[in-house]
This record gives sequence, C-alpha cells and structure tokens, in this order.
Amino acid sequence: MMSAEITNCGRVGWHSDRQGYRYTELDPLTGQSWPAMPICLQTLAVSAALKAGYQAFTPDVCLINRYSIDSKMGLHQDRDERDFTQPIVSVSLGLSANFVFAGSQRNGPRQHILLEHGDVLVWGGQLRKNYHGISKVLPGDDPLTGQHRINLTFRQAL
Ligand SMILES: O=C(O)CCC(=O)C(=O)O
Ligand SMILES: [Mn+2]
Repeated sequence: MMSAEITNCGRVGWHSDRQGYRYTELDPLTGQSWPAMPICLQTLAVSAALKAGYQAFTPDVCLINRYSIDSKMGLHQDRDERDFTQPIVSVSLGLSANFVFAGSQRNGPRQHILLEHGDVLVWGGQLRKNYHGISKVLPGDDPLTGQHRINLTFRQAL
C-alpha cells in the first residue's frame, strides 16, 4: 500500500518522519516556512465551514495530500490539534475516491462516501474525532491531476 505524498501551506504544517508526526512552523525538507495559505483557499474553507454551521473557523494549516491510484489512507483520527471545537474542511480534486467515515471507535459502523472532484466535506462537533480514511482511489485520467487525487485538508492546529 502506498501512502499519499504530503506537503502543506499555512502558518504551520503537518509532518511525519522517523521522529514521529507533529505540526511544525518550518518545512523540514527545506528549512523554510511553509508557503502562505492562498486567500482564495482560506475563503473557500471558511465559507464551507460557515455553511455547515461552524461560524468561527480560522484554519492555520492546509495539508495537501496527493494520492496515486494505489494509495490508501488507513482509518485514523485527526487529533493533533488543540481546539476540537474547530471543524475539519476537506476538498477533493482530480480522481474520485472512496472515503470511509467510521464512528468514534475504529471498529464502529462505517459510512462510505464517494468523494469526487470539487467535493467539499466538513465534519466537526460530536464527529470531530471520528475515525476516517481513504480505502480506494478510483482509476482514471483527470485533465488536471492526471492519475492522481489531491486532497486539501484545512484545520486549525494551534
Ligand atoms: O484524503 C482525504 O480525503 C482524507 C485525508 C485525511 O484524512 C488526512 O489527511 O488526515
Ligand atoms: Mn484525517
């Protein structure tokens, strides 16, 4: 199983290496700050959160996941952030994927959601720490992303 390739934009970035995973202010690969979050992306994320009923979403990180057709992301919780009243906003681009949304327990009942190009998924409140993952990227050739799916995950980390 391949995992997604990751990078970030925003005030901090989520990074995983042999020392574990954490939010950092510098990109460990370049030693530089992460690129700023483009205002248009921030606006998109904030307005999607608002539409879902979250009035004060202030994302400081956009994690960028790039999946190949053979990539998956195992069931996990997003729990490295400080304020769990802040939702998660996830934007899907390119190839479609099967998103699995489980409950607060890894082995709880699972919902399967097809995420297609342009879909925006928001979750928070009671569901903020629910397990979720990507079980499959559907093969295809997208005019913009080729044989890839790109996911933008907006969070407030700090
Ligand atoms: O690619 C997705 O839709 C989910 C990504 C995700 O859950 C994560 O990066 O924590
Ligand atoms: Mn996640």
